[in-house]
Amino acid sequence: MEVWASALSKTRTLLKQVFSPSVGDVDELNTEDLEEILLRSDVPVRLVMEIVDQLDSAPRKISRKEILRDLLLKELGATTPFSWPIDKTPFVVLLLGINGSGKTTTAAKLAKRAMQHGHKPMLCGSDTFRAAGSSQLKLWSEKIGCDFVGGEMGADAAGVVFNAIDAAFIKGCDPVIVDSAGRMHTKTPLMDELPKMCRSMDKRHAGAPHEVWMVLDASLGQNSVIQAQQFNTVVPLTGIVITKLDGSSKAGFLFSVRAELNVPILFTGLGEDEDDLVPFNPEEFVDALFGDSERG
Ligand SMILES: Nc1nc2c(ncn2[C@@H]2O[C@H](COP(=O)(O)OP(=O)(O)OP(=O)(O)O)[C@@H](O)[C@H]2O)c(=O)[nH]1
Ligand SMILES: [Mg+2]
Repeated sequence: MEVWASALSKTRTLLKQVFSPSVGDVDELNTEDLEEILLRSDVPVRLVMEIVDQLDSAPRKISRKEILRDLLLKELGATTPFSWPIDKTPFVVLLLGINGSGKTTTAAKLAKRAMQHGHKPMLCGSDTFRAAGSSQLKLWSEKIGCDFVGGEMGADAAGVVFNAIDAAFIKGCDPVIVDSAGRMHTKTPLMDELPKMCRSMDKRHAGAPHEVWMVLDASLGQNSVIQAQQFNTVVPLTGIVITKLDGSSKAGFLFSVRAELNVPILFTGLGEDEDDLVPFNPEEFVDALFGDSERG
């Protein structure tokens, strides 16, 4: 897929230093270089060691590239493509993450995708920390043409999400996509607000939020996994969205997400526009890393 190929160009440039076009040829592979490059693109150390071991012990006639591809795919695990359930009316997704990770943009992109699949989404702007927090999402809702409920600066975020679900019931909106304020995983009072928001949603609509997705900035690499672990202890995560994969040379950290969080990667952001969000596809991702995506 073309989008993956260009988005992963930075990480791929690293890998291409190891894999020449005739990659199957064992003599072309320098395991030490590969090890260094995988580590530089933030592939977890444990996995790099496993790869090096397997490559060293594999029969010489087996393509090194295929061994590597299989190991990387195995690490990502099977992914079930996400589709909007229609039996929760409304289905509620809470997006969270640290400052600037891409939550607001992702909320808009998700709403656009939901509309393309025939749904009537509502965007909820619960970022009441900053004056622009909620209005930024309101502008997006006007651009893509969907309903919006937000809160003034300083308003109680738990109250805003309650109101949004309330409005979704009245207007027949489904899903409700809740954008939240950016918060550092180390700031206790702000982190405490998240379970409060969840309780408020559940009060208005038992079972909500149905999904809690952490939005991770790919350019932060391995650090973002540590952040996600912290968020996960405060509100259990059900999915991950990786943003800014288009500008990152650290795409290798995706291999840690599954192993260390055991939460599926559902979508990836490959640009700043509302259409730049694609479902995560492990095969396309791995092939794009090698520059093979043209073939499929
Ligand atoms: N290149 C690229 N830029 C992105 C992507 N997603 C978001 N951005 C940009 O990242 C910046 C921050 O995005 P926001 O959506 O405002 O991030 P946020 O998490 O809501 O930020 P706070 O509310 O301040 O915590 C903006 O300039 C976005 O255009 C992406 O997938 N690719
Ligand atoms: Mg925001």
